[in-house]
Amino acid sequence: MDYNHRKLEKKWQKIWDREKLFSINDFSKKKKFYALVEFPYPSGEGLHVGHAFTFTFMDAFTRKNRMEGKNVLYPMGWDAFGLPTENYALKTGIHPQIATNRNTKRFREQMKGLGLSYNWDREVNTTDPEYYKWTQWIFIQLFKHGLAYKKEMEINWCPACKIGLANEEVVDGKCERCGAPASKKKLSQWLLKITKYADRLTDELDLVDFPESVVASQRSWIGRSDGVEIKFRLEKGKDYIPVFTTRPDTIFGVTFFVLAPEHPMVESLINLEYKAQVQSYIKASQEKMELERISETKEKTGVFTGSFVINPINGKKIPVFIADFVVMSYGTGAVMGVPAHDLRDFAFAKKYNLSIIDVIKPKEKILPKKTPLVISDSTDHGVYTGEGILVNSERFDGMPSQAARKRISDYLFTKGLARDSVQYHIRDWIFSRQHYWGEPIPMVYCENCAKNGITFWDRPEEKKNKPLFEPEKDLVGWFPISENELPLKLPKVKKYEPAGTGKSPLAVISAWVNTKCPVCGARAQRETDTMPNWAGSSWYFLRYCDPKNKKRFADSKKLKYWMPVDIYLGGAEHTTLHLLYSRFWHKFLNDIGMVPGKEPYQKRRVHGVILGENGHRMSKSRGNVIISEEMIEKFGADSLRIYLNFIGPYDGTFPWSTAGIRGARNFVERFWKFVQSEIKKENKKSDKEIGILINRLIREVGEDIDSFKFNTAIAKFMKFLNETEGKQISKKDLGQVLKILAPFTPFLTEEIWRIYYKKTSIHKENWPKYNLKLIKKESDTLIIEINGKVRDRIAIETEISQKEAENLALSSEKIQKYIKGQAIKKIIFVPGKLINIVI
Ligand code: ANZ
Ligand code: ZN
Repeated sequence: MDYNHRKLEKKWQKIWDREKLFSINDFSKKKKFYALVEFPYPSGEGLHVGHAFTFTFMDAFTRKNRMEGKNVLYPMGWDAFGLPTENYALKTGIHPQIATNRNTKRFREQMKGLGLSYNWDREVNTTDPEYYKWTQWIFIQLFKHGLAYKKEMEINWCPACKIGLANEEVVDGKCERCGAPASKKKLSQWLLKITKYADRLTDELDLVDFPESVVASQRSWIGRSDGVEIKFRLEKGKDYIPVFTTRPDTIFGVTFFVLAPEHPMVESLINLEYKAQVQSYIKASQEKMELERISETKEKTGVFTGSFVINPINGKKIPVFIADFVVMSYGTGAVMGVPAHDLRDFAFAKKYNLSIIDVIKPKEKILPKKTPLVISDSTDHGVYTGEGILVNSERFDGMPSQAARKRISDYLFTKGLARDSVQYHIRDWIFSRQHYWGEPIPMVYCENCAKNGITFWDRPEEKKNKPLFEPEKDLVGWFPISENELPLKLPKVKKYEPAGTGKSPLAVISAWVNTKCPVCGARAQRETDTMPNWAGSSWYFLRYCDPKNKKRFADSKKLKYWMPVDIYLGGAEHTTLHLLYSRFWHKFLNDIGMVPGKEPYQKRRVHGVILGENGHRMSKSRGNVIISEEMIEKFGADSLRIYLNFIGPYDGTFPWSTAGIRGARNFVERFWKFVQSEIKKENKKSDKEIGILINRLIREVGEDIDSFKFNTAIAKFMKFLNETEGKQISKKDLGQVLKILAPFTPFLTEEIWRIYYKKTSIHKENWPKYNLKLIKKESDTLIIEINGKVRDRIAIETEISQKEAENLALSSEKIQKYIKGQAIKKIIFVPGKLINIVI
C-alpha cells in the first residue's frame, strides 16, 4: 500500500466531521480539562506555519489528555474585529462582514486540514451579533457599577489612520499600526477603570501558574509603588502641598520642589515677577505628549515660580519650580527634588544650577569619621540611586537607607505631615475607538436629562441597586440602552472612512444616531464610538463554555463545570494587554456574581515563533510567509505536524526549513513502511527487548507530552524506529505504539488502526499504560569517572542505588588501577548515568 497523504488525509477529515469525533458533553462524569489557545485574527492571508506551530503541539497535548479519559474542552474561534479588515473594506468597498466570513471559512478549512481536534460545534466569532450582544451587555454592567466613564481626554492621535491610539499602541512615539509619528488630540472618550483592580491584578498573580517572565511583566505594567505622601508647607500662607516619594530617606537632600504644569496650586504660587515666563512655559508643555515628558532621555525643562516651600524635616526654604517632567496623572503631581539620588532631578539641577547634596553614600564609600563633608555644587558630581548609609542627615546620619526610610516617615507621621501611599503606574483603559469595524458602545446621550442633572443612578429604579464603585460625577445624561434591545447592531454604511474629525463613520448616519432617551423619551443621540479590538477577547473563554446560550453570556452551571481554563497558550505579545484586560473583566464578573473563581486562567504558557526561511519574522511585505496549506498539500499534515513538533522547544524561535520538513516526511514514510511490513507477519510474538523498548517509549513519550517537551518525544519515536526495524514486533505491541503516536500523526495512525485493528477511531482509545517492572529491569550504562575523566563503563540496572553503584565502580579492575593507594575525597553520583570518584 502506498502512502498517499492527500487521499488519506482528506478522507479522515470528512469521516471525523461526520462522526463528530471531538464534540463533548457538559457535565460529564469524567474529569474536565479546559485547554485554550489564543483565537486568531482571521487575516486575508490564511493560516501560516507559525499559527500551525502553536496549534499543532497544543493539539498533541489535548489528544493525550482526551485518551487519558478526560472530558476536554478545546475550542476555537475568531477574534475578527479590527483594522486590517476595515482597511480592506476601505480599499475594496467589500463589507467587512463578508471579508470576515470568507477569511474564517478559509482558516477553518486549513485548521481541519491540519487535523486539529477542536470542538467545532463551539466556535465563536466576536463579530457575530449574537456574540457581541454579550460584549455590549458586559460593558453595560461595567457602566452600572461605576467602572465606565466618559472624559474629555488628551489622547494619542494618529494623523494618518485618523484614529485615537491607546498608550500601548504608541511604540517609540509612533503609531503601532502605520508607523506615522503620533500626535495629540482632545476627545471625549469612554474609559474603563482597570485601576480599581490594580491591586488585585498584582496580588492575585500568586494564585496562578504563569511563567515568571509573564508575572514580572504584568507586575511592572501595573507598576505598584509603595511610598509615602509628605506635606510641604508654603513659605507664605497656611497651605500644604503633598508630594509622593518612594525615598523619604533622601529628604535632607531636597534642594528644589516641582509642580506639574497642570497642578491646581500653580496659579496661586506664581509670583507676579515671573508670571509671563511661567505662563508661556505652561502653554508650551500643553503641546507635548505625556510620553515625551516623562522620557528619561529628553532634556528636562522648567521655570521658577518665585515661591518657596518649607522642608518639614529641617525647616529649610526650598524654591518651587514648574516642570513638565512631573505629570499630574501620577502621585500628587508634585515632587521633592533630590538631585544627588535621582537621575531626572539631577539633570534638572544641572540645567538650572541648583545645589546638589549627597545624603546617601554607598556602603563601601563611607568616609572616615573626621573628614569634613562637602556640601557640593561641584560639576564632577554623579548620581547615586542605590541603597547605602545616610550622611548630611543630622540625627539620621549613619543609618542604613532602608531603615531610615521607616524612621523618617514615622517621625513625619507623628507630626501629621506624612502618610503611607500606594501608587500604580497603570492608567484607566481608553475604551473608545473612532472606527466602524468594532462593537458599537451601547450608550445614549440625552441633552434634556443632562440639563436637568440626571444621571443613570438618580433614577428611582436604580436607587436600591448599589454600584460596586462610586460612579464618576460628570455622567449626567448618559444612559445605557435597555438590555433587551441588545445586540445593538452595526448599521450599514456607505463609507468606512473615519470622519477624520475624531468621530467614527457611524456619526454621519443620522437615522442611526438619533434615537429616544430611554429615561425621559426626549430626542437623544447614540454614542458613535466603537469598542477597541481587545473587547471581544476579554471574555471569549467564558462563551466557549456555553456558546449558543441566548439568555445569558453562559449558563452559570456550565461555567462552574468548565472554568477555570486549565491551560492557556498564547504569544508573548499578549502578556500585558490581553492578559490583563481579560483578567480584569473576569474579576469584575466574579465580583457581581456572574462567574466562579478569581482568576480565569490556571496556567499560562507562552509559545515561540516560526520565522521565515531567511530568519526574519514572517510578513507579507517581506514575502517570506509560508502558508501551511501549501506545505500540507506537498508533504502532508502528519509530516508538517511532526516537523513542527520536532523543530525545538515549544517556546523557542526557529526559522522555517524546507529541508527539515523533508526529514519529517522521511520519518513518516519509514514508519508507514515499517508498519506495512510488520503487520503482514501473522501470529508472531515480539522479541523480548521490544517489550522493554515499548514500555520505556510509552513512559517517556507520556512524560514528555505532559511537560510540553514535544521535540524530545518525537526524537524518542525516531530512536525507537531505529532500534526496532528488522526485529519482530507483535500486532498488539505495534498497536500500543500507534496509540501514542496518534496525537502527533492523527491521520496516518487512524488509517492503519481502522484497517488492521478496529472499526472505531484510534482517537477514542485509551492511552496505554506501561509496566514499570519491565522498565526497571532494563539495562543501562554507568559511566565511571576519576576526577572527571571517563575511565570505565559498566552495564547496570537503571535504578540502582548510589551504594550499589559505588560497589560496582570500586570493584572494577580498571578503576582499581587508578585509585590504588589514593584517598577518596568525594563521590558524585548521577542516578542511572554516572559516578565520579574524586581522589
Ligand atoms: C524623591 C526621590 C528621591 C525620588 C530619590 C526618587 C529618588 P516610582 O518608583 O515610579 O513610583 N515622582 C513622584 N510623582 C511624580 C510625578 N507626578 N511625576 C514625575 N515623577 C514623580 O517613582 C516614584 C518617584 O517618582 C518619587 O520618588 C518621585 O521622586 C517621582 F532619590 O521622590 B522620588
Ligand atoms: Zn432624557
